[in-house]
Amino acid sequence: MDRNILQVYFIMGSNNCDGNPLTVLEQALKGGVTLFQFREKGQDALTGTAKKQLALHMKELCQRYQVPFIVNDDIELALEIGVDGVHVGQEDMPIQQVRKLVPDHWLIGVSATNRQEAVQALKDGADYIGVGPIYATGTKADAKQPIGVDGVQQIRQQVGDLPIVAIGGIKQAHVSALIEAGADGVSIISAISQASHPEQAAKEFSAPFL
Ligand code: 3NM
Repeated sequence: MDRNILQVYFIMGSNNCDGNPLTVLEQALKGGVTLFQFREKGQDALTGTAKKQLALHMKELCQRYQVPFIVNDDIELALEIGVDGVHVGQEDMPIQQVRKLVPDHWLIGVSATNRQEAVQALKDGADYIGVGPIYATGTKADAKQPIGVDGVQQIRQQVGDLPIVAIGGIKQAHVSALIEAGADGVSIISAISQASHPEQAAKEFSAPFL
């Protein structure tokens, strides 16, 4: 895969923002996010037709801005609407099983919180790993203990050149240190979705990569 698409990896579901999620997503796309993941989880998360409709609208927006569209966990939805990839957590469907179900060219990302999980994901053929949480986050109720910048560095040493994106509590000021520690990019929810100006917030995340 082209690891540059991980640089500013925006993630969002309908409960991560106050206004219209499509407006927030479009602003983030204008601000230059490089990859988008639809993650419809947690309190008041949409299900069924409402979830599918939102996913379809988000996919269309991403296509308009030529940004790949990834679906979190819901392989069935991903297959139904056709996407660019899926992201699975440690408790979701195992990678080998996902691989059998989805088209060859789809990206498969996996979450890893420590070296063991990262090495396993590498062996299992993940295209990239999402490593975290780096810092404390209020966005994911069941987030693990933060692993910090050092955690990224330790995982980088174990996985060769496997693409890594850092996640969890990341703000604009953290980006340079995370790149230096070996991350190819950063994954962000609230620092963009809850920003008063999501476009500006996304631009600021892009700056260290320019
Ligand atoms: N996964 P924010 S932390 C979705 O550690 C997610 O795997 C995490 O949101 C992990 O940018 C997290 O608002 C939440 O902190 C990220």
